[in-house]
Amino acid sequence: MTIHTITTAPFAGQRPGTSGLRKKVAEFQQPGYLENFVQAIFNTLVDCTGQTLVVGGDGRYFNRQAIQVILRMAAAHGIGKVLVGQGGILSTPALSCVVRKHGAFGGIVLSASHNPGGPHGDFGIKYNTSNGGPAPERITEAIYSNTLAVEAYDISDEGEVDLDRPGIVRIEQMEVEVIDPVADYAQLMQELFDFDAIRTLFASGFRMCFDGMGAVSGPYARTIIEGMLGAPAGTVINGIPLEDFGGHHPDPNPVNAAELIALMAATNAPDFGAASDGDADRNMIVGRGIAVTPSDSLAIIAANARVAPGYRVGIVGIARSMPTSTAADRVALALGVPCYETPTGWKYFGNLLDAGMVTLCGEESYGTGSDHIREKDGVWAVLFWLNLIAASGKPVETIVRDHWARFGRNYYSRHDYEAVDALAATSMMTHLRAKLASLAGKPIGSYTVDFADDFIYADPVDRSVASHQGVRIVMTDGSRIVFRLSGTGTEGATVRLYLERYEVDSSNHAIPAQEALAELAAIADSVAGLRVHTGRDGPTVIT
Ligand code: G16
Repeated sequence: MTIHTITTAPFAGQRPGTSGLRKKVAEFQQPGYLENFVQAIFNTLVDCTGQTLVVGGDGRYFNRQAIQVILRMAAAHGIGKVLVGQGGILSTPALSCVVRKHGAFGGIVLSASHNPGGPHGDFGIKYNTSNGGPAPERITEAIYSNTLAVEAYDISDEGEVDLDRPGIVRIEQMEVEVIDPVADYAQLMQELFDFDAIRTLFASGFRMCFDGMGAVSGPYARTIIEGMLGAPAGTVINGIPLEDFGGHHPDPNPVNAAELIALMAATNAPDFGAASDGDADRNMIVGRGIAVTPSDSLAIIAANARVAPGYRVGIVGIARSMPTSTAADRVALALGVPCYETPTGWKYFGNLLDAGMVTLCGEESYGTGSDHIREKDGVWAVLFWLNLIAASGKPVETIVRDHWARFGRNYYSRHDYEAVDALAATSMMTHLRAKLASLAGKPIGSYTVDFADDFIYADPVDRSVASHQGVRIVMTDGSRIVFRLSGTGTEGATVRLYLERYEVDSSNHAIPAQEALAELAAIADSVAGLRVHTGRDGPTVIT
């Protein structure tokens, strides 16, 4: 029962990326690696003595060990109380919900999200502030600076907390409460959506398949969808969180959730399909024979927000990340509300949400959410779609086609070039940036470039500026080519190419997306020298 100060030395490369520090498990297992980063968090937080923190993760390999270290370090730093999810489990949206509901000082999320888990997979850690959202860049940068200067960390030598037993125990003076990871979140969902209407839908024989991908959404989906909403047992598949996600790559897109896509294309397909990722903040919506793009999902939710009790009064604004398609902008225009364009990373939505300037946010990377919490929320999006289906009496396919008929279709696709040599990727971006000024006004194939730039975001709330947030080549008809490097990968660099083409004529709405975008993809390759720089014949993953 002593607090020890352990001498340490900085590790290189502990700069948080798009969403926290993500590295291979083996890197985190090095003595002092996790401790250094946690010490850097505590060194950054001013005046956290006596405060409440929330801690939990997606249950991946190393989750439990990391929580024990964090608890003993929190006690050594004078934290008053820690709320920790039973079994070490808290989905990222549930952690955000718990931080807000209990007025906590902040939270520590243990997840590498959609990255694979297991001893050879990835692990991650990020700090969330008292609004329940990811720490903004000025805090993540301060944490990073502290990792470079750390010389010692403080830790209690008390024994392990039994994470499986609900209730309150103490480490030193600090209270640790092991809480039900689902209860607060489920209650919030009940306030936002018309559970009676969804219950009636399931009672009428409506069939759904929710793929938890062996990750953390399982307990939430089972409690809410099978339990509270009465969907038949077995509606949730891969619903038990496993340390290696059962070998799944828990990234809900048509490639990784191929089993669900095949099921939804079969003759006896359920009415509705959905999947969520490692930490349950992402979602994929699938109808019979159609996977809804995340960009379309955001636009459709925005256009129909009023069907859900939590959004009956309408929305005040929408925010989308820059690479996300402009489908939501068209809805915002029709509703007479603003649509903000932010850099990639949910943290950039925080100020807009806190200031009450937007109600809905979304990203092309399968993230959708609202002002109910400060993280994107996979199960929330699925419940919104269930509410919409129940209220409209229409299947997903019809909802999507009706939306395109009204607003036009934004054909959209992302091409990922994964694990590319980091220097080659950076050099490609440098060459591309150098060319941008010469592109405006230039005809290329059947397009003409309107403007080309490197996206800069000036936050309208705190005036902070984020530059180098991705290269945009925007055509005169609104079609777009966007390039950026991923900030979440752990191997080399991942080049992301985003393609978008707008088609207003509904007789042209049934073209396969890759076909509709083929010319833009070819232009992207020729302008950026993608294949030459990456040495690849084509993308690793197309979504
Ligand atoms: C994180 C961020 C998202 C971002 C995504 C992809 O998601 O929270 O805002 O869109 O990464 O980022 P990148 O393109 O840099 O890889 P998650 O679900 O991994 O936490």
